[in-house]
Amino acid sequence: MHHVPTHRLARGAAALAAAATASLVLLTVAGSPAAAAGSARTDPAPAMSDTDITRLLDSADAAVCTEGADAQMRCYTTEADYRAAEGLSGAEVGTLSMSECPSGYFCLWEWTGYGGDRVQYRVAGTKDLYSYWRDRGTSYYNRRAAGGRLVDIRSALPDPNLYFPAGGHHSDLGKESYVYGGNWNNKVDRIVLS
Ligand SMILES: [Ca+2]
Repeated sequence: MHHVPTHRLARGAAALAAAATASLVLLTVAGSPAAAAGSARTDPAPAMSDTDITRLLDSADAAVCTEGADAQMRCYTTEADYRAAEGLSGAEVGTLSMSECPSGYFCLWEWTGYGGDRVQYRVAGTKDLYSYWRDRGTSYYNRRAAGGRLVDIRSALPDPNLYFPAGGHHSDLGKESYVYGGNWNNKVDRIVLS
């Protein structure tokens, strides 16, 4: 239970400083300050390196990490930054819901009810989650036309799978029973998209 809402409030000042650093990282990586500053962009930001993504995830609680059509990952510190950079219409401020998952994506959230930070994928294949995201997912929405499965990687036992259909969603993996006992909350390490 290392990631609850109060976590962010408790380190507000540090998070602010970290967010400033993270924004700088994004601008540096993008190499295009003018585009990032708000003018319309026709191409998505260049892909971020794993090092940059890890730094952002560890320092500033990146709100959204998203896979582009090029299968590269980009992370943003706020939902607004994400939607602006990807050319999506603005989301209602403060609204946390499954509708923030764009059509064509599989989305995984850290909290119940499609809340908190989100990581999302769109290209079929096997997605091993960043260490930050391992054992963190609590709700999901598969807004894709194909199904897939969630995987909990085990060292000495067969890896359990939780299959989901096209359009499938679950607001609380804590209510999904797990084959070795308990439930699926905070267990997902890998996502396989068909
Ligand atoms: Ca796990």
